[in-house]
Amino acid sequence: MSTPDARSVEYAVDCKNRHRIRLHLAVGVFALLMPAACTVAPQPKGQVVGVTLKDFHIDTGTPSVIGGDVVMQVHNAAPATHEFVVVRTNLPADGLPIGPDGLSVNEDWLDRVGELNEVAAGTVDTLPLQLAPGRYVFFCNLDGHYLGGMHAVLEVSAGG
Ligand SMILES: [Cu+2]
Repeated sequence: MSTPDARSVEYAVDCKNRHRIRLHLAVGVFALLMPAACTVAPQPKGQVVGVTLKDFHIDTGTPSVIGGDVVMQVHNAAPATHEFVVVRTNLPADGLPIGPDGLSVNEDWLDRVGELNEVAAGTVDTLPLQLAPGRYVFFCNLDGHYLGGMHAVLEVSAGG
């Protein structure tokens, strides 16, 4: 009277039914909310020059300032990260030397005064500078951005 229990239960776990959930939605919502982050941080002393970075353009709030302490207030209104480089030069804004990569300005050949490496989309960053009288060019030096039109001029005059 043996009733050997030969039942064997096998749970075949099928691992082929993995679902990958991709949250494309989150990225879109994030981009929409970013402009709300454009707030003004406490300022260092100096004349404030507002600059707006766009794809692919740089707007300056003023074409000229008097030499001395200047605070560059850089608002990246574009949907992408940009850079903000300041050089002192008499070259045309669209005539800066291009490096061997053919995509960016060769900053080593220029008198670089200051720079913000990365200005995230939708944020404001500040760059305090002491500007002697002269002519200055701003540009974004991420690959192709300068050639795409991201440059502007600021004239700095002697004080009265
Ligand atoms: Cu850029």
